[in-house]
Amino acid sequence: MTTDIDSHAAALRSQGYTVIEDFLKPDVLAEVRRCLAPYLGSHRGRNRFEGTGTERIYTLVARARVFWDIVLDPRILALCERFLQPHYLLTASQAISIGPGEAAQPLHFDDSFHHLPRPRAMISLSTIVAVDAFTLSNGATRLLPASHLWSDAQLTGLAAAADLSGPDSAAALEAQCIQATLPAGACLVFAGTLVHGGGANRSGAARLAFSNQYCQPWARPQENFILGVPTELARAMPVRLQELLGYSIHPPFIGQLTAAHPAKALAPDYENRVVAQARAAGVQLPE
Ligand SMILES: O=C(O)CCC(=O)C(=O)O
Repeated sequence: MTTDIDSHAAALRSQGYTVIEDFLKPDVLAEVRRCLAPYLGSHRGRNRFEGTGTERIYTLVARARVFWDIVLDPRILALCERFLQPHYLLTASQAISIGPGEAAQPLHFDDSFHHLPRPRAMISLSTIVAVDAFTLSNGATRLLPASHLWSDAQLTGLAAAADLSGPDSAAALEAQCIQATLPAGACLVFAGTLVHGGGANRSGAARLAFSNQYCQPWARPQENFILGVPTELARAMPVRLQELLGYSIHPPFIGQLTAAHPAKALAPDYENRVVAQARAAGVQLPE
């Protein structure tokens, strides 16, 4: 079955979110589980936002090849192309396992890190893939439909909620949220401007998911993939994935590497250009 990108794009425009139900085939889902299993049990969140009862595994794209294909999924890239400028980047790639007893995550929107006034177009596009089915009791993501269109003034309740040390006083916003119950393997796609948060897990088992997020080519990505993904691994990746990680230029100059294309750094014989130029000029670099 082909995915109707137009319908998904229309839902993103009007509601701020859409669901691709048949996103991962069972064998891919099983591979995701297999690859995440060894990491689970050791990466608890550090605050209310990450969730102290939630495990997060960052830089997924460097952890298993299965995530390469998922980041490059043509349906997701087609949606990115509708909402982001050419040369858009991957900004986050992480697994989220909400443990039993975890409280609801404070409501937020993912591109709030870029402090630009709202209403505005999204700066990032988020995906959350349900590895376990999302239910009302195990922490299905809460969403505030159409909140991607809201202004800063309409989101004043969020400011208090975003103060992670303070009480969550976003009760009025909370009351308007729905929960995205999803079958395992489904993908929730939403605007970086959409208000949402992980749900409370009142079940007896963890809720495993992962989130890949993409951002405008001029925005600083959340994760520094150039440093986080070992160079030898980046070298083995498809060129399109390398580009998404930042081995690319947003013309004319954003992302340049000492006036060269950053992908040059992936050549096995690459030498840092400052070092090479200093040597050629007979200059000692600062120590
Ligand atoms: O796990 C979820 O359902 C949502 C997580 C989320 O929104 C986040 O960590 O930014």
